[in-house]
Amino acid sequence: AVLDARVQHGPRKLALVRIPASNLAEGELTHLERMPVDTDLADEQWDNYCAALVAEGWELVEVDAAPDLADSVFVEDAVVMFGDLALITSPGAESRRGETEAVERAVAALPGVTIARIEAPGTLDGGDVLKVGDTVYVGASSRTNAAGIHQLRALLTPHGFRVVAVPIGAALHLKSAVTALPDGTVIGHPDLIADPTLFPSFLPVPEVHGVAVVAVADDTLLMSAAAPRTAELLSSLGYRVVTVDISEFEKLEGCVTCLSVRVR
Ligand code: CIR
Repeated sequence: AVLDARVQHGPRKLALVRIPASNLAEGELTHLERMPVDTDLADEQWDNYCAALVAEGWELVEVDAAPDLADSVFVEDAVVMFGDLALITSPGAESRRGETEAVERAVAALPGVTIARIEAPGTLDGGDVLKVGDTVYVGASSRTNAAGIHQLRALLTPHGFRVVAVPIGAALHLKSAVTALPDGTVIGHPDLIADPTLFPSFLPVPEVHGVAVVAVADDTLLMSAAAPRTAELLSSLGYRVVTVDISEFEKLEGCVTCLSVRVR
């Protein structure tokens, strides 16, 4: 009962989500071969993903649906939160440029939020931004260009952040290669990240689908059901691990991190 009370009366945890588009199956692919996507199953997996966040005490804010924007469900790519600062991105894929407008509207409606934007010719996808304490790692990927990184650095340095750019080759985004545990340890798969020595504390995980974790609480990680050995490893480190099956989104190079934006 004490714990329940804490969940209900603690600080509000808000996360943005966006319902899958009708043409989800036509989403961009960079590294994977196109596989048939079961859109009914995708809808069900998205519902379960949302339910898992709610079960961990998150209140969901739905961005207006974009039925024609195939990759719009991957809402993390359109905005990055730095405290109360919402950075609206400039998606690197032409087909994704239309996603930011409704995302900006949704975050602008949240109390206390200030908006900043990455401007063309700069490009930056939210999936390339990993925050670890005061350090912001940014992937130099096929989606995020030098001008985008330059703007990010100019914006964040005055706020006391250290911006560290990481060359990305084998993965779509920085966060398809590495994410961070609540204690700041960066986890990643050796096949996907050329130089893990960039990170002060790096733990290799045994599965490619295991690199993406969302810290839904200080002691709880949300991750893909497709990485059971990684789940076991992280459980052995004292974390509570919640898994969700997101196979249909993984076929489109998405992962647990990109299906929501944890606002605060
Ligand atoms: C894309 O290629 O843009 C989408 N099919 C997948 C985006 C996944 N986003 C992410 O990992 N942050």
